[in-house]
Amino acid sequence: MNVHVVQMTTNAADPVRHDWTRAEAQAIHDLPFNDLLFRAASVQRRHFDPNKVQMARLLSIKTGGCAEDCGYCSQSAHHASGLKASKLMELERVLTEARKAKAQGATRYCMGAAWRSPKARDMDTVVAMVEGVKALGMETCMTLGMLSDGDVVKLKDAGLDYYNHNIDTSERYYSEIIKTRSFADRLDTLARVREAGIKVCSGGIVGLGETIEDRIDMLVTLANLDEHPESVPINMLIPIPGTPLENRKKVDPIEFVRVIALARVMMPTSFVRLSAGRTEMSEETQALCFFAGANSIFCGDTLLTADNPGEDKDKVLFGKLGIEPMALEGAAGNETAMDAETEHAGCGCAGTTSCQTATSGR
Ligand code: SAM
Ligand code: DTB
Ligand code: SF4
Repeated sequence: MNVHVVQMTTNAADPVRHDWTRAEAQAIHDLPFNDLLFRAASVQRRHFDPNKVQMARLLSIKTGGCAEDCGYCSQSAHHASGLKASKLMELERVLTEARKAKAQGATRYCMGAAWRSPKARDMDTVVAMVEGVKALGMETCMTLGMLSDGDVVKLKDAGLDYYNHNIDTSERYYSEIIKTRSFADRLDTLARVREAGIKVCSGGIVGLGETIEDRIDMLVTLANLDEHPESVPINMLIPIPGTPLENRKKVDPIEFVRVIALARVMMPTSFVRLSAGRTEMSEETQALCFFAGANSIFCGDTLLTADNPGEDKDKVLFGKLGIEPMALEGAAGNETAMDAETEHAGCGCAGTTSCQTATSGR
């Protein structure tokens, strides 16, 4: 796939707010669907090119045997999912996989470990993974569970760009899904990551059995953090046989799109990632998610342990939709969004391919 670029911009029409109320969020969520889509798509166009989608690739660097009891997860030692646990992967294998991902157009490499928190003895290897993947010219992301003050310093010094730590659902519903840690533990680690100067990736799951209010409260919590997470992954539950949530009711696709749209409106400059669950989504649902403001996906044929659509299917979908992979900010030869914004001051868009005044040929 060809790679094109766009960067996020600020725009006076969408001040970045941290004082959302549930009532305001609910009113947006409940808008007539067409009005909600129009609003979310308008926000997206003021900050991003609507026809570019960021490609992130996941790798499970330590699979299974996790001490936590997250009800949705194949990797918890508390559930009989049949997954074989493995040791921490060797550095060379991680780098080989990262090179392959880069060749397939991924710009961000996300490494996940099935840990409650990393052990001191593992940190040197993890640090070497961050340094090695960064040296390939990719953005790095890690998700390793809860972090101590010492861990965040080591990861920051290694040059880690992003840390993923999802709040998953509302504070009210959290204890129904996870009993081995609390919502407050999650927020503590997020605060430590932010304090250390590492960018935050935090989102959640739709389809755990939560109410619509839980979904809204989850997004209000994320949007009211001192700074918005730079990445907001929205996962659709992948029901894993052997987990307590294996028989959860399927999420209605229109309801799912509403969550994406609300995330876009409340966190206008964040990447909103259409994350787990795409194998079960129709092309039409994914297209609606992109229209509603999703501008990032996981590429490749596996997530951590579960299936993902894979390169061929995504190429077909992107081709039908006229979507292209987004390049890394600041890569040589790329026009910046600020340039585009100046060029398009009259029309108010960020210089999108669909804009009639576009002159830059993107
Ligand atoms: N152990 C780390 C942690 O929990 O932060 C990192 C890995 S964990 C698998 C990362 C995230 O993946 C979870 O927080 C959850 O949001 C998502 N996830 C895990 N299993 C899932 C499933 N079956 N369906 C959808 N999302 C899932
Ligand atoms: C996120 O929000 N979703 C990713 C990533 N962050 C770490 C993980 C999805 C996992 C899906 C289930 C699996 O592969 O086991
Ligand atoms: Fe462990 Fe993360 Fe899975 Fe929870 S979601 S069981 S912490 S790997």
